[in-house]
Amino acid sequence: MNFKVLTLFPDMILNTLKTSITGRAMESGCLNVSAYDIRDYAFNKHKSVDDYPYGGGAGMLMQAEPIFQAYQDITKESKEKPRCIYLTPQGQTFTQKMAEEFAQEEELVLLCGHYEGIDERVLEEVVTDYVSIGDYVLTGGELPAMILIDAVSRLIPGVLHNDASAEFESFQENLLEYPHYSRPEEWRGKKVPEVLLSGHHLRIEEWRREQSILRTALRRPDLLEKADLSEKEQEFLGK
Ligand code: 6GU
Repeated sequence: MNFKVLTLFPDMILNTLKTSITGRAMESGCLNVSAYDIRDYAFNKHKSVDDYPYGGGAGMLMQAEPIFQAYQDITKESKEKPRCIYLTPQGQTFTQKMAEEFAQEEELVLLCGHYEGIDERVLEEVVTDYVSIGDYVLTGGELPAMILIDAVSRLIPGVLHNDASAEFESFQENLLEYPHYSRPEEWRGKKVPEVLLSGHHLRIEEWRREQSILRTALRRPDLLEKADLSEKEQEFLGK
């Protein structure tokens, strides 16, 4: 998987993703992240990439031409025109389902905006997907781009060493995960639930499923509406 990030802050992307699991995946070769500095494609001698908005208003806009030049340069060797995701609070809210869809692509271009936004004309020309990470406003698209890369990367074969860990987890079935416990068996007077020590795999499975459902009902009732529950489970919830 190949991510190409267009940004004014390439170091922010590379320094962050080089740590931990994404860093290891990059070293092993199953993940590739390149960050390109839009400023390198500025066309004036001051290397400026922003200007005032026509019609007035607060703040500056990123100009069309440097972004277009950068986009053309980084995609000139692409077989097919890759999807180009613009990270913006005006986009579709990012979900696990979208992460799964993006994980099918061989190459993705991510465009990070700054200032008050980007000249609409270059967006029309290069962007295929508008993606937001939630209903709040950030200073730029770099953190959202890294969140998208992280969520997509862990779905790529070889990135997580434990195959099962991407299998059952929150959101897969619109249920939150059950609670986890490790040693010691008792911590500050709190005991690990008896069933987990029983070695009875079927009962453990049942307990975990029940905990997932209860936890989802309590913390994310909106998700539970979309979960696939048996009649018995719906009864158990009093539905
Ligand atoms: Cl993708 N960008 C910015 N600047 N703010 C956001 C966002 C994206 N998603 C939520 N807030």
